[in-house]
Order: sequence, then structure tokens, then C-alpha cells
Amino acid sequence: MSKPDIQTFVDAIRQHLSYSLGVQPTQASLHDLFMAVGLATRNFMLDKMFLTEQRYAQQEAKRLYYLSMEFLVGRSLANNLYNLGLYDICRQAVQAFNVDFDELLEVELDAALGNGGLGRLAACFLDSLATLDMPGYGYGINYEYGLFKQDIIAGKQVEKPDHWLIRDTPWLIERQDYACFIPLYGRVVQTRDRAGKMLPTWVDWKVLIGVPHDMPIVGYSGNTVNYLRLYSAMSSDEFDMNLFNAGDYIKAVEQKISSENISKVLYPSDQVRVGKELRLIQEYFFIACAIRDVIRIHREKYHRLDNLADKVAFQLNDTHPALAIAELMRTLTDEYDFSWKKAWEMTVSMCGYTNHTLLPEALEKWSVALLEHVLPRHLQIIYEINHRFLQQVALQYPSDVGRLQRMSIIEEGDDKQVRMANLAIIGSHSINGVAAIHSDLVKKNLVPDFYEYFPERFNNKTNGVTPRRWLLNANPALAELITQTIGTQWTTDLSQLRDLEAFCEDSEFQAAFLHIKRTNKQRLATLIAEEIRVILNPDALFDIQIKRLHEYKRQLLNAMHIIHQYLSIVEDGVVLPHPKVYIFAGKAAPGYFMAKLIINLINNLAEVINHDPRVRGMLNVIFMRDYKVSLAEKIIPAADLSEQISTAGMEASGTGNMKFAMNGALTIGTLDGANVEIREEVGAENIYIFGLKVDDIARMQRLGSYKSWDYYHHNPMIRRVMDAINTDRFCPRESGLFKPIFDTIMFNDRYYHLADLDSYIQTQAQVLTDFGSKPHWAKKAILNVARMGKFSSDRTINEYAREIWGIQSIE
Ligand code: B1N
Repeated sequence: MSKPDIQTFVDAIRQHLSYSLGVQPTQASLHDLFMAVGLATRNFMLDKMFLTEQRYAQQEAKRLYYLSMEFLVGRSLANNLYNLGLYDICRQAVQAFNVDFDELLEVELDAALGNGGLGRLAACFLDSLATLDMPGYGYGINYEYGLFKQDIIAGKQVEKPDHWLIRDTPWLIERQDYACFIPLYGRVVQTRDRAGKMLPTWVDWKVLIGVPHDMPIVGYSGNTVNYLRLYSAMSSDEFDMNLFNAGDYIKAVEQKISSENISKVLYPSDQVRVGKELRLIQEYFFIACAIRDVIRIHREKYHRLDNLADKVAFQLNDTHPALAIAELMRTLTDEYDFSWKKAWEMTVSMCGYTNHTLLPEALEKWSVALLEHVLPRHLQIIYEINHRFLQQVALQYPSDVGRLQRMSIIEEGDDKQVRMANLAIIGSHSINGVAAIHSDLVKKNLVPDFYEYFPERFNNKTNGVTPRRWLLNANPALAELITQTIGTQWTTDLSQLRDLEAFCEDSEFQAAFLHIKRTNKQRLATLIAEEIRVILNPDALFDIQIKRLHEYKRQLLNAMHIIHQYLSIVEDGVVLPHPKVYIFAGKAAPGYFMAKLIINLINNLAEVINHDPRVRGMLNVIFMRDYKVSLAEKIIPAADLSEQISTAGMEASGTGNMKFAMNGALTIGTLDGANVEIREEVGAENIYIFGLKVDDIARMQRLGSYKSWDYYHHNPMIRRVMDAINTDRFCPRESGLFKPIFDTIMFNDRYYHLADLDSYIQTQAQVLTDFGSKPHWAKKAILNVARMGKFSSDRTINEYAREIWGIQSIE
């Protein structure tokens, strides 16, 4: 198929305005035009999608299904156009409608169907799968409300609903014909089959309907189009016939509404357990839909099921979809009469599990009582899996009761719990962490018994990000400079960026590079001037921390350093060698008191510092509201310094760290997550590493030797910072507001803030000195870009495909 020319695109847009949307082109609103452009773009994708399916079918390709509660896609129009190679054509076509193309792109709402890194990783993986021409699909939930919108009022976070589907989207195609029935609740009875054998039978269940909505996913160059299939929950009209029959019409309709609530809203808790029935049903609902869909597709093609494991791989994005293991067993044994042994062999060989966190508060457990109520048959199956597994373990470790207790899926106690990680590990042939250091800690600290038992199952897959969205699309000027310098290959083979090393000291290249950075900073400064009414100096060092608010990520450490710097200027008369701008953005879970208080502190710091004439032109602090993918795309290209300062051992990988370095920011960070591998790639001289290492922290934990008060008493710099937080210096109108922060740090600092503060302050001083020498700094920044090849999600997906999924490129 040849590329459309500008006129063809113009005609397509006009057609959609008139006949898909029913508006006269002269009357169209900006949103109408966005819809029409989106629908026209979608048509080009759909043609490719049909051809892609033909290719896969013809080659009987094995397919990968990525099961995830979250897909943080963000905006799609510009990205799809870039990948189709139609960006410039569309930009010109839109001129025919007298509309500014950039304004049109801003009309699109983000698809915020995720909390942070885990959800965005899933979206990057879909881009890479399609770009690599691999049959890989996302399966998840079509949330009506994505992650809440964040407002800041009087320095405090206020949440507002994100009703993103209230306006139509061109990207989702409803597929009523593939809707499926999902049973839940009820009870299990023993019935006899024709041969007289007793069979457990799930009866009296209620039923949900899952209606899929497909988002086409186009790879770079447009050869392959896969899809992301998101399910909405609907109630069946026969949902509770008993109630209708009993004449309780209103109650019956009420129940209908409550089952439609299942896909209503994304849980905004990042890395904390929720334990709510609705969340459990969400987790079950979408894996049950996915498995039915996969089996339907497979049977239509092959008319048999015994070869399912040869043609299908499932990847569990954390434990949230771990019920897939029980549901596969239930389906294969109860519905398709496979023996337990054969069904188990198939299940384990199909499933892979990715762990994304070591934080104890994030590890999923569900009460046995709740599972029994919602999914009685699945609970039985989980018990059976556990029983058979523990029998095997007991053979190898007779009478090691402690080990059996630790490895059991069931945690005994007053309120018995099902440990989802244990289920996921026992039911998967592969268990991976998301960065080298994290995968080591999974083996050594998180589940050492399982590692001893199944060493061959454990492996590492260091995360990556798609260079299409995060460099080509977010930073077109830098992308253009790279292409002019080393050609176009880098977009699909990021290791080619190495060729830029040769230019790292070239003064002409440095000048072009620095000019682009300055332009990006100027653009961000303009946005901030409009939104926050603070004027920034684009020649200042832009020091940026954008990510979810979490104590372990230590935005507070950053704030402590800012307080130190501010006080050293106003009280000690220190003069910074270079002006500095600190930019923050990020959401706190609505119920996370300390995270919200830290947002409040940062906003109050901004208020005080931005209005203090003594630091004018030298120091600014900005908190940008409503952090989301489309905002990240604007902020990251404007960064000089990227803050990746989590307590060592706590950030599984991080992916923001990769996006910043790819855009020529230097990293200040701890030896945590993927920072370790970023240092290996860029060289220790091109990254600012500080603070305690994993082993230091483990030792201090063992000995109980971290005492905040010692730091407070022995280091006047630290005492001054802590006292400023404890007094009303940054909350003159709300006395005592930040006392809980002081108390947490002084009495129970799980994240070692004060133990790292001195080293952080020293390292920040070094950064500021180095920033003064432009050629020196530019060289480091260019080398960061040149050495980011490893962190393309294409590399990550190739590793998953080869080592876990057994899928191939189908060109
Ligand atoms: O997953 C990212 C990593 O880069 C980050 O380091 C890691 O923190 C993040 C429960 C999570 N881990 N766990 C979650 C999200 C939502 C939820 O309900 C846990 N997110 C991560 C990608 O590997």
C-alpha cells in the first residue's frame, strides 16, 4: 500500500467530519477535527492490521498475551502518525482546515490507564512488539475513569475524576461480537458424571459480561499493527432473573449497575495493597476474559486445544493477573477435560511472571474468606496446586516445617491469606526482575527458598523505553540532529547511537546540542510562565524530579537539599556559581498522608523561595500539577539534571532515569535499580552517584545502627534543615503543618534520608561546579545519549521473546 498524499489525507478528514461525525467542515470544533484526523489515521492502521493478522495466521505464529491491570498509553495521535510515517503529511493536511497542528495535538486527552512505571512499561512493550513485527497483544481493563487528575489548591493535592471517555476517542473499537460471559460468586457442589465419577461443579454463580475494546498498536515503519484489547464490564439482562421474577425490578436494576462498576475506575494505589473486593473482581474479570478470548482464537484456528502451549505465551505483569494460573487450570480441567498433570504442564509452560517491587507493603495477598466468597472453585484449585507443590517440596526437605510454611501459597493465621507471589512463582516457568540488581535481590532476599528450589526459573530482564515516543516524538530537534549526524538507523537499533561518541568533543556538534537543550528549556519555561506565573531563566540549571510521590523515592531528600541551599544563601551569604531551577511533578495516592504532606512542603517551599528577593534570579522551585505522560514528554527534553535518588535496594528499576539520559540529562542518583546499569553504560565519570549502597543499608538494618538524632546533633547543616521543617518557616499560615515530617524522619525514617543527606549535598555542589564548564558538561551529556542503546525496550522485548516467550518476528 502506498502512502497517502496530502490531498488524500485532506479528503479523508473531510469525509470523517461529514459522515462519521455529522458536522459540516466549516462548523467543526477543534475536537471534531481531532476526531476526524484520528479516524482517518486509524483507517490507515486498520488496513495494516488486517494484513498483519493474515501474516501471523499463515505462519501459524506463536502469540504473546501481555496481561496487565495497567496500560499507561498517554496520547496516541502524534505517536501513531510518526510510526506510520505520516506525521508531516498530516501536519500539512491539517493546514487546509485553518487550524494549528500543535493545538490540535493538545486536544487529545491522555489515556491514563495506569499509575506509573509499571503501566508505562506495558505501553512501551506494545510499541516494541509491533516495531519488531512480533505477535504480541495487551489485555487489560477499559477503565471509564483513568488515574485521577491532580489539582493543587493552597499547596495541597486535590483529586478530581478523570472521565476520559466522556468525549469520544478515535482509538477504541468496540467488539460486541467477542463479548464473553464471566461467572463469579456461587458455590461448588459435587456432581456425578456419566461414568459415575464425582466432579466438583461450580453452581449458582452470577454472571458478568466482558465487552472488548481494541486499540490498534502500530509499530515504527507501519508494517505491523497489533492491538491492545481492553474489557468493559456489563451486566447481562438475565443477571439476576430471580429478582425480576420476584417482582423486585428496582433491585434487579441496581445489581445491574453494580456489576457495571467493575471497570469503572483504576485504583490509584501505587505499590500498596488495597484488599478490596472490587479490586479482586477486577483482577479476575480481565484475566478470565483474556483466557476465554485466547482459547476462542486458538480453537477457531486449530480446532484443538492440546497444542495451546505451543502457540500461546502469557506474561503476568506483576501478581495482579496471577489468578490466570488458577483460571487456566479450571478451564483446562473442568471445561476441557484435560488431566490435572497435562493441564499443569501446559499452564506452567505458558506463563511467565515479572516481579516489579520488593516493597513488603506492595506484595499482594487476598484473604481466603474473600476468595471463597467470590471465586469458590478457584480457591479449591489453588489449594490443590498448593497441596501437590508442598508434597514435592517435602520430599526434598523432609520435616523442614519452616520452609514449607514460607513456600506455601497459604499464609496461616487468624485471617488466612493467599500469597499471590507464591502462586505466580509456582505456576510460571519463568520469574524475572526488571533490573540486574533487583533480580538479584528477588533471588537473595525476597524468595530465597523458591530460588533454591527452582534456580532455572529465575532471570533478569532489564527494563527499557521506546525511543520512538521518548526521543523521536518528544524531542524532534535532537532526533533530527542525531539523524543528520549518524543517519536514521538508530530509531529501530538504538545501539547505533554509539556513533555519536565521535562527536562528543566536536565544538560544532556541541553547540547544536546545547542550542537544542536551551530551546527545550525555553519552551518549558514558557509553559511554566503561563501556568504558574513564575518566570524562569533558561540558562539556569534545570534539576528535575518527576515521578509518583513515595517516601522511598525520596522527593523529601531533594526538598531537604533545596532548604539547605536556600538557607545557605539567605543566612550564610553563599552565592551559587550558577542559578538553579528545581522542578517537581507527581501524584500521591489519595490515602497516602505522608506523600501528600511532602507535596504540600514542596509547594510551600516554592511559594517562599520564588517570592524571596534575596534569592531572585538564583533559585526557583516549581511544582507542576497533574503529572501525566503528555507532561513528561514536555519536561524531560528540558532537563539538565535527572533526580533518581531512591533509597538503595528499593526502586526495582525506574524507567524515567532512562528517558532523561536519552534526552541528554545527567543523572544524580543512588546505586539503585537501573541506575547501576546506566552507570556501567555511560561510565562513572558521566553520572553523579552518591549515598549508601544496598549492602550498607542491609548492614545498618541488621545492626539497627541508623540513628537520625546522631546526624541531627553532629551535623549543624542537617540540624538547620530539620529545624526549618519543624518550625513554621515554610508554613506561616498553618502552624505545625510539617511537624509530622520532622517526627517521621527523627523517630522512624525507613528510608535513610539523613544518612544520605550529606553525601547528596556534596554531590549536588560538584554538579553545579561542573555545569559551569559548558564544553565539559556538553561532552558528558552527549556521551549519555550516545550510550543509551541498551535501554531501548526493543532490546528488552528481544530478550523476553527469545528467552521466555519463544515468539518470533513475522515480517
Ligand atoms: O514498576 C516499574 C519499575 O521501573 C519501578 O521501579 C517500579 O516501582 C514499578 C502495584 C505497582 N512496581 N510495582 C508497581 C504499580 C501498581 C500497583 O497497583 C504495584 N509499580 C512498580 C516498571 O518495572
